[in-house]
Amino acid sequence: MPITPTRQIWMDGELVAWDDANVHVLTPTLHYGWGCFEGIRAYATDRGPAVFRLTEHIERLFRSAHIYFLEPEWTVQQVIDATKELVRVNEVESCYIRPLMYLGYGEMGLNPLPSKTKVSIAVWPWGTYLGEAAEQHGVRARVSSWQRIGANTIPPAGKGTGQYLNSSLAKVEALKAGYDEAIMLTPSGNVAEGSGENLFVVQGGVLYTPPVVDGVLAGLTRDSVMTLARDEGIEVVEKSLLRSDLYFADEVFCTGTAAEVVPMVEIDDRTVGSGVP
Ligand code: PPE
Repeated sequence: MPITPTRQIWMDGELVAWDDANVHVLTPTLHYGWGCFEGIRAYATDRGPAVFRLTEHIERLFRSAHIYFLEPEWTVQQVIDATKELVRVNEVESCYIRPLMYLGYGEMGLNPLPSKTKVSIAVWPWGTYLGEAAEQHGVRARVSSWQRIGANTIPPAGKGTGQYLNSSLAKVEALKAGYDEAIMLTPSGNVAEGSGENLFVVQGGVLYTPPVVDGVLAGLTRDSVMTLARDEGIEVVEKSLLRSDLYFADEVFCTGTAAEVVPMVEIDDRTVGSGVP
């Protein structure tokens, strides 16, 4: 999806003009994918833009950093404050927010430990991730031939930059085959998640979603959906799901910051429920 530039990007404490927010081509993260990031949204409210679950997103960023021995010079609170400041100075009503931790220039090789951890934050207006019609009419998905990374391959609990090679391979395969999104299975064959979304199945009025031990990201949208559903008196069960559970579902939908909540109306060329969200 195209990026709409805004004015400034936060880079390690400095507000840098959008076009000057560059890194050197020998920045090791470009070569090896050793870094981590977050995806957050701010929504327009009567009192200006409000960032959705900002603290939890930045805490997850620092948990990802912990997996990869990334040691930023900034605290969780400083990154939270910087994010709010950035939304303010860019004068956006609503936006997507992309904090990133990466390795600084100066070292090369597979040992990331000598490199300094750099932090950037960018914000830009970002529309619907799975297409204009997705939220209303739903999307068509296909189970990927690419397995979701296993817990001892690259930990799916973090948002490491390099792990998205796995997601992107699945996404590209789905798009090239004429589908909108990929569904990834675990190495043992359970349903994991979409390329950048968690999955939910509705069956007999109960909401099911794969547990975190099945290698899914503990999505914050997933958590919000589970909380809202329980508040509405809907039973929510975290349990392992089989591919065929997707075929037998009354409804399937995916959740994520970028995607928000999107129905899946067709999976592996089989209509889901009535086929209407
Ligand atoms: N699983 C994966 C693999 C994932 O990347 C995301 C977010 C989720 C689940 C949902 O998590 P949450 O956003 O906390 O509800 N994916 C982010 C990156 C997408 C991208 O294209 O980049 C996002 O939605 O911002």
